[in-house]
Amino acid sequence: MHLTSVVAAGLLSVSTVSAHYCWPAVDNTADWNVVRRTDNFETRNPVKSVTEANFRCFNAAGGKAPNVYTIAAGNKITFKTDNQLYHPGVVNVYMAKAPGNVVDFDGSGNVWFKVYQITANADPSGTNYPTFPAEGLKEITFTIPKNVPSGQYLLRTEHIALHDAYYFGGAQYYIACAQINVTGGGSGNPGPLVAIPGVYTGREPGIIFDPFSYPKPTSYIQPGPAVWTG
Ligand SMILES: *[C@@H]1O[C@H](CO)[C@@H](O)[C@H](O)[C@H]1NC(C)=O
Ligand SMILES: [Cu+2]
Repeated sequence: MHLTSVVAAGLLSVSTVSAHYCWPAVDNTADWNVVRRTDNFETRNPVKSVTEANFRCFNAAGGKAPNVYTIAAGNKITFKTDNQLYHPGVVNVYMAKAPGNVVDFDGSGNVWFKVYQITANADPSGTNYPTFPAEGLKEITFTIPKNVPSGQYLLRTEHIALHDAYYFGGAQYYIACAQINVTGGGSGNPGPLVAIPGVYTGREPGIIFDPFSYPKPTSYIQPGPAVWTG
């Protein structure tokens, strides 16, 4: 009986979460080896509030990852989902330098700078609906800025799903943080620096946004600071 109910519960969870996604790995690492295991690793449900503690790394219960991934500045890194970015939305990736070992770093304070984004493209004439280049991606690939100082960082990815974002609190956030060790870096001064949570109020025009409105949206403003390119 016990075994049967476990199996049934497993089947149920698989069928109800198939559309959603976590970000468990970078490059060829094993799942949750260098990425802090997110609290939604079983449900794959999103964070819905930009002010809750889980908006930072979505791992209030999950804690630290066992390992740190070493990568050279100027190299490309791939952050992988376990499914695909199923919903229409946009991506932001932030980094924060740990004062010591990243495993012990909680990412608090004005320490985060943006290193990558995938925005939405609205048609200024209002003829066509916006397009979402991130939609359907299984992974994202971007460059660790060449001039970022060497050292240990949290690398935080965020997919903002906008399919139900026409009201305050409607956007969904799919978040994870990897522990990385940047080598061969430079003497850049990354910024602007923001706190997470704190970077968004949830009332930004790129967060309360209706992709399916009529008249159609004619612009899209990416939330958060400008990308620091080094
Ligand atoms: C970071 O990389 C340097 C250079 O390879 C290495 O000496 C150091 O042990 C690495 N640190 C971690 C935490 O992986
Ligand atoms: Cu959904």
